[in-house]
Amino acid sequence: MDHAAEAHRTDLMTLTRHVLNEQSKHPESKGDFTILLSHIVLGCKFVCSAVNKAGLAKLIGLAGDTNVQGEEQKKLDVLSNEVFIKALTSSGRTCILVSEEDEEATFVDPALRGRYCVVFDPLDGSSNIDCGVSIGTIFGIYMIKDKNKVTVEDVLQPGKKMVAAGYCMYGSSCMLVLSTGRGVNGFTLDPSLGEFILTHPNIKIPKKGSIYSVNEGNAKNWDEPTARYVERCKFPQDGSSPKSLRYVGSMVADVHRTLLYGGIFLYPADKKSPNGKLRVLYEVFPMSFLMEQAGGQAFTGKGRALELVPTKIHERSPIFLGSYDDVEEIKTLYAASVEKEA
Ligand code: FDP
Repeated sequence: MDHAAEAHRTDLMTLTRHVLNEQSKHPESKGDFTILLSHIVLGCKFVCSAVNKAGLAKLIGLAGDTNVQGEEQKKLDVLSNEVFIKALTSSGRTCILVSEEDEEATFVDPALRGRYCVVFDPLDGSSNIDCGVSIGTIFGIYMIKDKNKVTVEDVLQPGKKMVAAGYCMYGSSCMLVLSTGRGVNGFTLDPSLGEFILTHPNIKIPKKGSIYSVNEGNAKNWDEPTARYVERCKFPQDGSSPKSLRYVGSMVADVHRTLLYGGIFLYPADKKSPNGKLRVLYEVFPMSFLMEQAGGQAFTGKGRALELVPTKIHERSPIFLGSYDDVEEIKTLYAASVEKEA
């Protein structure tokens, strides 16, 4: 064994080391955020291990219940939700939790309360579970003012008020992508160490991309700006090459690719779903936060996604996010259609 090379492997920027470094820049910090994050990381590692073993452990399949969206819950969804609820409450740093799987928000026992609210989708992309395609956990974190007066209004805040957001993708490798409002960093789980290692520092999305990502099966119900935009992706008017289409159908995987390669991810409104499909608090906001922090944009068809003020915890919104120039183009098309209607 090459001991020198092995010893070198201990000088790694782990996620914990990275967050502690950040914390040391704020002498007033009491380390609460670092503790909260370590509990989120534990939840991600636990779910990653369950996803990897799913076929063997017979976790694939239905748990025999339906969730608040009327979808059948899968065993892995149920397990992941329990894992994150337990990990977050036991951190002693949270006061309200909003999960995609639970109809109502969870108010943490006052004895265990801290200053943070966490909104999350414990296992996003559930239709991909049974075939082993990438799925993920998405989370956003808010801070409350007064932990003795906690109400659901504390989480019904615009996405720009989030203090951090991220996702963990359970794919060919397990990657955690995080922003605390100062750029975006990507960490890959080294299974031999059980540690997330900084592998993608300071991620910046290309200003323009060559990929569009949308469920084209919904095309017959799209509004005019979306239909025109997708037409332009295929038949560009400026002499440039057509864009390629990539669509996994797991938001985490589609957004992750968009972040690294550039391009645009769309889940628009359509005649059947006038508010789109994706949920504001734990899908649209965290991904929009990451996109903006990486230099891209996120737009709802009406305005900046992070300005939206949700009125209920499971609210949905159309979303267009990705490279700055690509999102700018769809914004122009929506602006033109508003002018035409006026
Ligand atoms: P899923 O229904 O498989 O859980 O909101 C959930 C989500 O997946 C996203 O992860 C994904 O981007 C989207 O829905 C896929 O929706 P379509 O199947 O309608 O394309």
